[in-house]
Amino acid sequence: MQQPIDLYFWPTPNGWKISVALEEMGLPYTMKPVNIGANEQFKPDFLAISPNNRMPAIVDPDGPGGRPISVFESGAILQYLGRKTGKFYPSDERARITVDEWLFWQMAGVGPMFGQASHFRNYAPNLVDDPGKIEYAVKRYNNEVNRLLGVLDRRLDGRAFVADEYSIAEMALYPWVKLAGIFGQDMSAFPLVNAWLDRVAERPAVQRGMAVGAELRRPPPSREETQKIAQSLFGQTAASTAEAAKQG
Ligand SMILES: N[C@@H](CCC(=O)N[C@@H](CS)C(=O)NCC(=O)O)C(=O)O
Repeated sequence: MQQPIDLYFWPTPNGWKISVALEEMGLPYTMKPVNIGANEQFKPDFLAISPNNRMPAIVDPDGPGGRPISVFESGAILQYLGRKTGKFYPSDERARITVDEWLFWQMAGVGPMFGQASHFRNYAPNLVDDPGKIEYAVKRYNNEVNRLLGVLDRRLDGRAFVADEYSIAEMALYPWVKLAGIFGQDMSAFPLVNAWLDRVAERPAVQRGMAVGAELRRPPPSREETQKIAQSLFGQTAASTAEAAKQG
């Protein structure tokens, strides 16, 4: 019988990808909070699993060969869980490539670009004194998010999901695309994306996965606290992360 998988998690879009996947696949799991606002991602035990000091990560006690395995990077985790369960990740090579295309499109395009759009909108004004530079960055990333939403809208023309069937690609995309409206995008321009968001949101496992860690989300911190968290999250360099890991 499958023993519970440890899910190293904080309630953000990258974390929700994996809580949704575990719920969809019916795998038992124990959520282990990693408070990224309190530098818990630098604890030695966590870095041993996730050397990039980012959550999510998992430890599956029933890994390949019946031995434990740890996995970091949400895309690698989704593929691992899909292969392990044979669910939401087709074994037919052509169908799998389509899922991979849209999964990597999320990992390399949607995640990083939406992340930067959110960064310059929500955090950078506290950090940088040159509004001209900020304006450029806000526009650059908002345009890119807008372009990506356009790609998704066209992809969904005549299809219910990005691949042939609901898959791990949706699990990667949904938590980010859901936030596009609050990143300042006019979502009325993307009717097929809105219908797809509704279709995914209806799934009970998605609702359960998105609710994981709700108790960890606090009221928005004060400006000073936001600035402190932003400095620790967004001022990271090789030297500062090595120092944080030492203090872990
Ligand atoms: N490419 C990584 C990105 C993960 C990521 O950016 N996680 C953020 C939260 S959404 C994090 O753990 N940040 C901690 C830090 O910046 O130190 C993945 O998809 O797993």
